[in-house]
Amino acid sequence: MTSFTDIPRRRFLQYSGLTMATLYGIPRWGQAMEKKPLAVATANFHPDVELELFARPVAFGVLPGTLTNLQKYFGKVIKGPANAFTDIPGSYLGPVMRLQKGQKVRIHFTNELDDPCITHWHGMHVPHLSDGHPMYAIAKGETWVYEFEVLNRAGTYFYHPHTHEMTGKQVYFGLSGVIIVEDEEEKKLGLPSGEFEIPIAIQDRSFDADNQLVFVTHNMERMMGFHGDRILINGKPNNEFEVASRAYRLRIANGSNARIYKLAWDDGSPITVLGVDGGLLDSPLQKPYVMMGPGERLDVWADFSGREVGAELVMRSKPFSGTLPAMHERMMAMMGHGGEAKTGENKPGQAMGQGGGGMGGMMGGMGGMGGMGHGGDNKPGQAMGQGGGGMGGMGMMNMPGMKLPLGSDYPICKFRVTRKVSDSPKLPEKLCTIRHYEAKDTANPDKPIPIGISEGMMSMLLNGRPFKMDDVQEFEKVKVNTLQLIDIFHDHYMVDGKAKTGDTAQKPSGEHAGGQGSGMAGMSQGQPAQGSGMGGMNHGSGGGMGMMGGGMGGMMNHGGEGKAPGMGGMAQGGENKPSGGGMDHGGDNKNAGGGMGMGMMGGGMGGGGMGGMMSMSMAHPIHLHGQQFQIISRSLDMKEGDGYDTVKDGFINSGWKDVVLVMPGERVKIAKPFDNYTGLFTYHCHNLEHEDMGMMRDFLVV
Ligand SMILES: [Cu+2]
Repeated sequence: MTSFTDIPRRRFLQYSGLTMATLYGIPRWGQAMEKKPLAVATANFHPDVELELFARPVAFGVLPGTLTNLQKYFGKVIKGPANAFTDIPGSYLGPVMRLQKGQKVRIHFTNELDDPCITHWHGMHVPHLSDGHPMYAIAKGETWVYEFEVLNRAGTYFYHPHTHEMTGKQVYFGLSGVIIVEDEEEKKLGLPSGEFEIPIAIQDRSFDADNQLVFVTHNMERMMGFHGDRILINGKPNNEFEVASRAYRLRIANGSNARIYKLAWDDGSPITVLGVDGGLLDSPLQKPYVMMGPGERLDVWADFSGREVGAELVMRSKPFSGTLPAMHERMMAMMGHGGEAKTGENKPGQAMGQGGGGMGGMMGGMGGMGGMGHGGDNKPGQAMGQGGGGMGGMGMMNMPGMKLPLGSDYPICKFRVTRKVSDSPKLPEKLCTIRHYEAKDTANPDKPIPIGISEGMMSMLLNGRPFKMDDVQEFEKVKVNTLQLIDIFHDHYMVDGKAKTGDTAQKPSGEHAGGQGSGMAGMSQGQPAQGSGMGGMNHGSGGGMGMMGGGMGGMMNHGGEGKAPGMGGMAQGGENKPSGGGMDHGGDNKNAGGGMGMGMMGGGMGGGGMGGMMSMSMAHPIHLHGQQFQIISRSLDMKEGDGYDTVKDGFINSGWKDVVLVMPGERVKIAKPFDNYTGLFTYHCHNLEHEDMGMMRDFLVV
C-alpha cells in the first residue's frame, strides 16, 4: 500500500517537469501554463483491472415516446473480471462498476462531450491525480488516465463528474453510476447477492411535454438546489421491483442533485440498516426512518419472508421540515392555502414585524395586495414594519420542485412479491469490527479544523470563501498520515470571508431594523410587467414585487446586520432603498409598471419589518474527498427551525461516512484520517447547485 502512495508524484513529475514546490503551490493552469498535462498510464503500475469509460451525449428512451437528450457514461472492460462493468438495462445511468479491495485499477476516461468534464470516484480513497479534481477537467476528445489501488472497505460508492461549475448539470443530464466494492470480511457474512442484491439509485428529474429534461431556470432553484417533480430509480421511471419472499440487500444511493429523502416503509416496519457510505456497521441497526441527503448511501436488509404472493411493500419519503430556509418552507406550505397569516414573534433586539397575509399571495394574482398587515409595535431603535403583501409573485410557480415539495409524503419505490420461496438467509447479528474514534484520538482535539457553512442569497460558501483553484488557507493544510478533528458548523458571519473563522457568536440582531432592506422585491424573472404588477406568477410576467418594498426588508439576511446584502435591491418603487446585491435579475424589474406603484406602498409601510425573523440557514450535505470519516458528535447550536424533531431519528452516526447532512443550527464534529496521499482534496456541499455556486474548498494534504 505504502509503496503505491508516491505514484501520483512520479507521474506528475514525469510529464510536467514541475518541481514538488510547484505542485504543492498548486499549479496555476491558465496562468503559468498553456495547457495542463494529461495524466497518462504509467509503466510501473500493473493493473488487475483496466477499464475504459466514456462520457457521451446520447438520445435515450427514458419515457415512452420521444427520446430524451442526455449525457451517459459508457464502459468497457479491457482487462480483469467481466463483471467489473455491468450495464443496467434501460437505464441512462452508467454501468455498475464492481471492484475488489486490493485490486489495482486503471481507468481511461474519455470526454466526448462538448463541455469539459472530469470524473470523480465518490467515497473512494485514491491519489490526488486520480480523484477527479476540477482542475483536471479535460476537453472534448481528451483522455485522463486514473490509477489507484482499491483501499476502501466493501461498500457502495459512485462515480460522477466533478467539473467546475458544471457538476450539477452534468449529473442531472445523466452522468453517474454506482460502484460496488467487495472484500473478504463482507463475503464471509453471506449477505444476499446476485439477483437478491439490488442497487437503488434515487434521483429526481423533471421532463417537459416533449420528454426533455428541465433543469434550473430560476435562481431560487440554485439557492435551494434543483428539485425535480418525478422520482426515477436507477435512471428509469418504473419504480417497481418483483421480489421473492425472502431477504434482499438493497444498496440505496441518493444520486439527486439536491433532494433530501426521509425513507420509511409504508407498513410502519423499521428499516434494517446494514451499512452507510463507507460500508457495513458493526451490527444491523433498526431505524424508524432514515434521512438521506444527496450523495449519501444506505445498505438495507429488506426481508420479504412470510409475505404472500401479491403482497406489496412501498418505500416512501415521509414528511419532514426544517431543511430549507424557514421562509421558503412557509411559502411552500402556504401555497394553495391563500395567505394564512403568520404573525412574527417579537423578540428583544430583533426587528420583527407582522408577516401579514403576504406570503399567501404566491398562488393568486392578488398576492401582492394580500395582507397589508398590521404594523408591529414600533420600538425605539427597531423598525417594526408591515410585513404585508409582498411575497406575491416570486415567479416560483413553474419550478418543478413545487409540484413535489421537499418534505412531502410520496412513494420512492415498490416491492411486489411475485414468488414464494421456502428459505432465506438470516440476518447476521454481527457484521464487522469498526474501530471507533473519539476526539482525543485525533491530532488536534483542542483545535479542530473548521468547516464553516455560510449562506447568502447568491453566495453559498465554506470557510468564508468561494471555491478557487489555487486558494488554500493556512488551516486547510493538513499533515499526511494524521487523524484530524473537523468541526462543521453554520457560521452566519463568514460571508465574503469578513468574519473570523470559527466565530459563531451571534450578533444582536436588532440593528438590521431601520428599513434599509428593500424586500423581496422583484424576484420574478422574465419580462418586466406592464400595468398589473401584481404578481409575477410565472417567469413570463415578472415585476410586481415592488409592493413589498421595505416590508420584508432584511428578512433574508442571516438575522444579523440590516445592511447586509439581502434579497433586496431590485424594486425601484417608492421609498425603497435597495441595499443589497440581491438577485441578479434585478434589472428586469426596473421598469415594472405595477411593481413600481406598489413599491411605494411597500416602502412606505415597511422599513425592514420582518427583518431578522428568518434565516437563510438550510441543511447541507457536506462531503469530504479522500478517506471516510466518523461522526464524533452532533449538537444543535440554536434552534432555527421547528423541524429538527421530524428528522433527528433518521441520522446514522455509527459508521464510516463521506457525506454528513448538517441541519440548520447543527454542529457536527468528525474524525477524519488523511492517510497515504498528499495533494489537493476537495470538501464541499453535495447539494450540487451549491457546489457549483462555489460551496467547495480544498484541503492540501502535505
Ligand atoms: Cu449546500
